[in-house]
Amino acid sequence: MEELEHLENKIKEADDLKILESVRIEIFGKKGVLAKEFARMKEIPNEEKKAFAQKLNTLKAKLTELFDAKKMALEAAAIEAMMAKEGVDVTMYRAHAASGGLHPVAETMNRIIDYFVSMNFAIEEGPFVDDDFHNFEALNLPKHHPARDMQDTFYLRDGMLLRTHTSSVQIHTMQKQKPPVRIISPGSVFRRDFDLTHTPMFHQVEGLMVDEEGKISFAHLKWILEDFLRYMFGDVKVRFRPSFFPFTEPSTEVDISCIFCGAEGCRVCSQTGWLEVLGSGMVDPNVFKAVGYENVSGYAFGLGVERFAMLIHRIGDLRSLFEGDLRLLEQFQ
Ligand code: 2NL
Repeated sequence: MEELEHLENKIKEADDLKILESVRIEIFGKKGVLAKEFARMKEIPNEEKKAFAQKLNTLKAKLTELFDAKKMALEAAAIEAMMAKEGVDVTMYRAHAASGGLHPVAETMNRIIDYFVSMNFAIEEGPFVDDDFHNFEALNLPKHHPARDMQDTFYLRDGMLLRTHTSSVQIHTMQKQKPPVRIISPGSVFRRDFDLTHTPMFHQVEGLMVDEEGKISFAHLKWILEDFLRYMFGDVKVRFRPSFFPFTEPSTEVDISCIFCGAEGCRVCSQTGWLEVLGSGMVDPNVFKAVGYENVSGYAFGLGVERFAMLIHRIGDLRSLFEGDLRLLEQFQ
């Protein structure tokens, strides 16, 4: 029993959790001081047994209480020390906090979509993998048509291919829906092209408006594309230039006055004062025939989103849009 004081001090003096643990084993362990004392019970004469046991239990309770308190104090101190060392001051002032932002292609795509949605166009999406009919045949591009060489195609098994334009989506839409049709088809397209100005995957938005014969004219096409291009590029001149696409007749390419030099003539516009931004035209009757539409007329157009993004943000190299370089992306927050 004289050991009481001595054991109490041992607990009090333990100044870290490791030492306290060894003290615990020494006092409370299977072969510890208390276990040994309890084992002595059988040597104690019967008349003293009760008093001895009571004393021992009181001692054990007192030591347990001391031990628990000490352990809690040491654990709290350990947490305090860790917090002091590893804690983060969430109120600390930070001059520059980086945040994410949309990729310039996504942002440009959203802006294009916003315009046409505001004009009541519906958004149509379709499969990346499609068949020859939807990507070529129905668009007045029969097999062996020389225009098929205009774009090199990723061919897959069983006559399937990766769509080379989102016109394929518009063919699907016309097959499942009666006129009138007023849609845009945004999405990725794929061509076997990889150089300074081409990537094998890029993004397109095509538009299609179809109604009863005579209702949709070239004037409607001209008006909406002019309005759209001013929405995208600000106060620019818009010019329609005769061209050719197999799926439209007549066909036009659309230019805007050069936004880099104010049409004075510069390197970007090759000294012409004009930038080509769109292809468009009146839908060729053969396209309507292929989807079973009769007595209708309509217009269609197509644009490349990367080209728009590059012009709007004055990005010189197409490939930089696909590299994921933070030095470029951080400029678009
Ligand atoms: C371009 C030219 C164009 C179309 C796409 C189209 C779709 C159907 C019928 C007729 Cl379903 N035409 N699309 C028409 C003219 C031009 O795209 O330069 N795209 C980047």
